[in-house]
Amino acid sequence: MTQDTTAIPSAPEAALLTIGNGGEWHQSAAGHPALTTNQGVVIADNQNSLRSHPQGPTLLEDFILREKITHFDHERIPERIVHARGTGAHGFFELTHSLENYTTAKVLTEVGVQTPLFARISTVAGGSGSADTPRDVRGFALKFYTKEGNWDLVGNNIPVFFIQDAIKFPDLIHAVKMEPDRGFPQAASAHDTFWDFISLTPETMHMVMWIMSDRTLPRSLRMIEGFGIHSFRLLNAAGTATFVKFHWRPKLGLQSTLWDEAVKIAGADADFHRRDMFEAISAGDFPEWEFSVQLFTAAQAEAFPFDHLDATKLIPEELVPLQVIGRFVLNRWPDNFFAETEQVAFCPSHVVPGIDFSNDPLLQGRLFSYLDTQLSRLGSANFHQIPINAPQCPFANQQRDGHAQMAQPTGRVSYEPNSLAADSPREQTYKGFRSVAADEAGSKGRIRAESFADHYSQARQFYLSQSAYEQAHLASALVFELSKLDHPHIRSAIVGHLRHINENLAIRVASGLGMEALPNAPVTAMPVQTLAASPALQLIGKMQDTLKGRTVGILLADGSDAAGIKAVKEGVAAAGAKVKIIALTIGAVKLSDGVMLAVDGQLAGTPSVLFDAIAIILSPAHAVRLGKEAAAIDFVRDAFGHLKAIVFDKGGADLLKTAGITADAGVIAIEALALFIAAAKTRQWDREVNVRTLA
Ligand code: HDE
Repeated sequence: MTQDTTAIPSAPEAALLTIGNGGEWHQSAAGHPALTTNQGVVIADNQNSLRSHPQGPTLLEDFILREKITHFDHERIPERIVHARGTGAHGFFELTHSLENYTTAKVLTEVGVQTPLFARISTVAGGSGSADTPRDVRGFALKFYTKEGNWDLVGNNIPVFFIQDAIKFPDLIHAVKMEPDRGFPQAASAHDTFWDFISLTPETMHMVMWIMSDRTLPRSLRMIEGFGIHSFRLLNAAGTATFVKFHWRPKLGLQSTLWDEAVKIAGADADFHRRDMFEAISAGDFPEWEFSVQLFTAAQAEAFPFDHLDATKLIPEELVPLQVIGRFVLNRWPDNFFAETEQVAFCPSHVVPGIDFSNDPLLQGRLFSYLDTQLSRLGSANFHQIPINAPQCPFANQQRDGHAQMAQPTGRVSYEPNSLAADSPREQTYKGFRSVAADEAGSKGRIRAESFADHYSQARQFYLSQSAYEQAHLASALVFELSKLDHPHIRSAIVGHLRHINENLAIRVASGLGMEALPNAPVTAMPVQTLAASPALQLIGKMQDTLKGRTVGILLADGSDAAGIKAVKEGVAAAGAKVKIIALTIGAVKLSDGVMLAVDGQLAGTPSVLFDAIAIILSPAHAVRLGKEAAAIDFVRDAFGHLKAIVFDKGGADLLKTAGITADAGVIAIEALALFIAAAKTRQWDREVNVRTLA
């Protein structure tokens, strides 16, 4: 029997399939639209299949059952070979400074115009169901639906890449993905095949410094930078080309977690980043990035002490400053994850008139790869017709047919030139896409440019630009990763490379790995340079003095001091952060003034890794009670170990004592609440030497 008793859900719960050629909707008595097959036939019973009799077999004739199951069987499409795990959101890009001297692209010349945009942020190595917080690069892909066609800027949160030539990409990815004979590890680089490849590919060394830094452990997707990595070209009306690199920086500043924290978050909330983005956008707290360019001429590039066409190199801001030209905001969560976030297809080859490529051999390979991958992933050359991929400007040509063709062109003409259809699309010589008229000459060959040969100088520059805390984290990350290897010769080879980057780093890692002597460093093609430090490469230096986008967890119980809780809530809210109430059980707690306060999270399921700072407000009796709960002890110990600010009242102090926590500058009595708010805006870096051995 079908049931018709529930109320009609309102959007967004309503799930109407609106494809169809019009006509009258079949309505049920209660006003629901009727459930139909894909052929529009109304279904009378969606609970039972067609059977020959109550104890008999199911009949092959049941076309309703077969259609439903067949469709279900084909619901999954191949996941992306890389960047399978992603979070997407809609928004807009707004230009604040015109680049009309450099480009004809309207998206970069029309100040104040808002261009619709879709962003997808992803991890690289893990499958689509993997956790959000492994140590990994974050992909940061932007699709600008410009008036002149779609422009895809398919970047990462790190400004350099592992390899110099596209031909090495399948090897890199095979090395980092789970090992083929055993099917693990998932979403992790800490295994032999990855480090084996790295040890034999010195061009990866600069990127290795970045991935071992805290950049690969973001606190939130709202707190990461983005980079187009490669040099592109802008082309102006006079035909003059200028090289450009694209950068985008989060308004909330950069922030990362600690490794131990990231590991525990993966267990507490595998969707930590996706949920954070969903909650922020749903609350109208729209993430925003400042959009910048580095512009330089071919003559300037000649003078750089590196080759800008080598994607393992960056152009320090001190050499070519960033010019802020706009901003983008993510302000709308997709209606449907599959239709949008999964089916969105980014291709670096999607550029618009006024933007062109450079000869970076990694970029050149990408220009082929992405279109090719969409054909197997989305199954048809018509993937551009899927709404999330379709340009939001008119598009017309004589391409026809193919799998999943949604368009129904009319008329007898499907070729160009023609004399039969006056209204058919024609090329626009003066308006259309033009390539930079670059002179290309030389000998053909499988060539790695000599100017790509320095693999260590910028790696050294990165390491020396970091604060002491960041250098320690980087060394510890290397120790952790290399400690997971079965093969000692790979460990030795990596430490050998580190000696070219920084001898002290190599010594720290070698001693963390229990090596008795430093291995030899490999021969380098050229002397390693000590370049000037670039503070812009730091992460801690880019944290902002704000609590916006952060969350403070208050651990409390029945009888907790109402005035103290009110003070913390108000102080934290005034600083821009959210508050979550944590107690032993979900429901509500009765505060000291008799008022019931709703609880957001149950202690055992809401560890402190989910917060940026914590408050412990307890009656003395409940401090004793919670002192016997492992989850409460872990709550405060982890917050302390993860260098978070802690504010406490008298009962809170008792719990801290039971947990064995000794006060420091970041453990603050509630009477000094303002100090807590200030401390919560950063991590208590000085505490770290007291809580863990760093390499
Ligand atoms: Fe990708 N990359 N990549 N990549 N990449 C893909 O395309 C590839 C590279 C990046 O959210 C794939 O649609 C090659 C650099 C992002 O949908 C695939 C090479 C950078 C995303 C592919 C690179 C990236 C991808 C898999 C070396 C930073 C996710 C699915 C020549 C600038 C986009 C897909 C999304 C996805 C190939 C190197 C970023 C297989 C061959 C460098 C953000 O086509």
